[in-house]
Amino acid sequence: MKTVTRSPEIRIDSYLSEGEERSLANDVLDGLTRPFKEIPPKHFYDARGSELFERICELPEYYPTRTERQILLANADEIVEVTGAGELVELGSGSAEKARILLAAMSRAGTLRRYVPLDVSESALEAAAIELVDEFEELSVHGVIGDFERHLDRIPAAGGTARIVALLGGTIGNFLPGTRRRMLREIGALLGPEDRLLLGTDLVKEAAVLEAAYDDAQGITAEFNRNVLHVLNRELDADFSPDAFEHIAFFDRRHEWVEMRLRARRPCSVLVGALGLRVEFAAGEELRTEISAKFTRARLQEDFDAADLRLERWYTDPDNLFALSLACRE
Ligand code: SAH
Ligand code: AVI
Repeated sequence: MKTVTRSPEIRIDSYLSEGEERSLANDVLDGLTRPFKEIPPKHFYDARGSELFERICELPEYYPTRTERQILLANADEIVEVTGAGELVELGSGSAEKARILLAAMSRAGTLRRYVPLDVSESALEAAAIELVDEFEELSVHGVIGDFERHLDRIPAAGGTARIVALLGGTIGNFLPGTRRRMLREIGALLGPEDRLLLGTDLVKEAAVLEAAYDDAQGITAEFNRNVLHVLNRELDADFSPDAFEHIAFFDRRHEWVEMRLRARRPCSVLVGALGLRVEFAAGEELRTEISAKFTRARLQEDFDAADLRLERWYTDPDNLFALSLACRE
């Protein structure tokens, strides 16, 4: 672990070093040698991937970000009042745009103490920490650069106040169902009796709306999708030609998730130098890069039951596009 203290108010612990390169190597070795090729979505988010994601959030077709922001703006004061929280732990914090809304509500309520963001993206986390301590003078930030699938136990103990553990943006939907329930259970284990989980989930809706959100007219999502190939080229000395892969996004109604894939436009033979691995793609062969599950309240309730979490409050927008759940440990 490496600790970087930038100012008296900011401490950042990093758990990603050589271990992270190994994790990418393992995921690639595992994912590219399967009969149906797959790479986990966490590898999108180098500095360029995080920037592309920020641009996705501003796209007219990508409704989840602005909708969740509206739900938060409308309900943050109530959420802080019912939880009495003074600390926000955010998993996959990104630019912390939504955290800012909750922190502002804590500041208005006079409870604000600490923000604990956890993200694999060092650039996004550091920038957010610096901006936030500038904005809220009573705030300290204890950031964790890490992987929420491996480093939840590195989150600092609660600082003597109730806390909200937030997983926003629909990120829970990026896990396959079994892993999703395991993650919810592990997050539940972080909660003390006074603490609450705040979970953002995108909701099931017409396929056309969902597919447009993941295949925008400007092609930013396509670039985000192909960014994983740039990451592999740089980090693992691979020789993918990203333009040889077409961006695919479709709603799988049976599984109720959007899938993003990269489809080889022609036969491709790729060398992943760092692994000494040659990977063949037939023309039209696809590599799955992300699933993004869409929820109904009933299905989310089942996931909460399986993870021993109790849904206390459900907040949504007038068009039922997106939902925020407040839950506690059973
Ligand atoms: N919460 C923000 C960002 C969502 S994007 C929002 O709602 O807009 C998903 C974020 O999770 C990115 O910042 C990405 O870097 C981070 N992330 C993805 N996989 C991760 C993992 N395994 N561990 C930690 N952070 C991860
Ligand atoms: C971070 N996550 C919730 C986004 C999503 O919608 O599943 C990632 C994303 N992929 C394409 N566009 C946005």
